[in-house]
Amino acid sequence: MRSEMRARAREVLEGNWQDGFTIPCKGLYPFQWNWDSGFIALGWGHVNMERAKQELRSLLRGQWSNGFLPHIVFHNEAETYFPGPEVWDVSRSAYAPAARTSGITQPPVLGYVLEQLYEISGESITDFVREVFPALYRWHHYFYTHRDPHQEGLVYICHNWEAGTDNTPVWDSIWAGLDSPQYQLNRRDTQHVDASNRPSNREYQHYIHLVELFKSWNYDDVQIAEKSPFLIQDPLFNALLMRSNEGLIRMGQLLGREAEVAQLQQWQALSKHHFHQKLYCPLQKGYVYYDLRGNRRLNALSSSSFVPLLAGIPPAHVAGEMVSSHLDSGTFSGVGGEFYLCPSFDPSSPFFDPKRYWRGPVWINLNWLIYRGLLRYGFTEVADKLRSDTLDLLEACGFYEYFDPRRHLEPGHFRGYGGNHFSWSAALYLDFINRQPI
Ligand code: 2M8
Repeated sequence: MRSEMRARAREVLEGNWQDGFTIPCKGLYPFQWNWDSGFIALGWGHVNMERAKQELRSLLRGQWSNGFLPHIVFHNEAETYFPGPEVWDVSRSAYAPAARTSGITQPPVLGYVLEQLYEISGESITDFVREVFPALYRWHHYFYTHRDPHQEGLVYICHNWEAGTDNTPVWDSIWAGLDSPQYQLNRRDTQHVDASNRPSNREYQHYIHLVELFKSWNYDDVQIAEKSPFLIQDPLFNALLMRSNEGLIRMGQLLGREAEVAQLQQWQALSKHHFHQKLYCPLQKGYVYYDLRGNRRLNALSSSSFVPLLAGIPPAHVAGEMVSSHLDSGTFSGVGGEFYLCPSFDPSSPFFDPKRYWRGPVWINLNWLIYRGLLRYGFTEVADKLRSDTLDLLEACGFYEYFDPRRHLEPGHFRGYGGNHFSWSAALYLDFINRQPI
């Protein structure tokens, strides 16, 4: 079974490979996405390291001159996705590159991925690490110098697509306060996937409204920080930034880049100082979101709430209470184990929806990040459970984009949703089976 699945995972990556980079999914996502490429590169790292290198090099071709790394690079033409490059129109920014890109970013997983590729391959990729380190450093430099208005070491995201968790119920209260125009949108996603598994039309109007605002400000970060109605410090995004700082510090030490290492260590210390204090909610026993525009916490738990484990953020006793309250026969697993780990939104909330995208289904990339976080703290039993739930879902359904977390479904109900032959599901399957628990 495992060896057949391994071969199928490889076929998914091969099938989505486009002469230099890998698309997340045919039709649904036909371009190169930022954090997808990080996970995908790791998967390639297990079967073909040259492809892993090309993947990252291609993504970096989209880097802006101020260090910003966009969430999509439109290397190719495709009519099956909205919004395409003409909607983004990033040539309005003085920093935009020759490549066509979007104008927002995504969770910074690449510094961590680079370190993990080094872990898999060792010294044979030192030259590659040397080649890409400066670009990744410049991306982190961009975050700390452009996205941290209070100098807290906590960077903001200005669009829900930057979170990666597009339509999580966490944003509902932000949308409720927004009077976005009723655009007529030419959505393509609902031509590929059942609309009931995707964000609503009203949500899409908010997403596009934000893009239109950023365009009207020529993607100027100062104006975005001053005026964007969406300005959030997100626990997943910031935890990945910190875990990637660690990766870059390690890689920088290896390369003898002392000045960059010292700067990264300084940012890391600042982030460490504020993260737990500002984003941990002792009542809910998990990390939550801070709305910088509304000056308030958004007190909801999602799978992102547990990713700070990956960056070693919670003190051990806090990590313990978080895991026992939610993952180890708690809210997210269900007290009687009703759910596959890990639902993307709090199943005890009235806004939980087990079928709709980031409002409840299990996602393989979040499972992988939480799994590695649990191992970091030595929660091996829960980590094993998370791993076997993940492998069970993939082996029973195939490499879908997301999965219904309810263990007991009506007979005949299929639990794999969204795109099939989805790249990061296949790539991270390879990592799950190739690297045994540490
Ligand atoms: C989803 O987001 C895109 C926009 O970036 C979309 O819905 O059109 C999210 O799941 C995101 O996390 C992911 O990177 C992207 C491509 O897989 O799809």
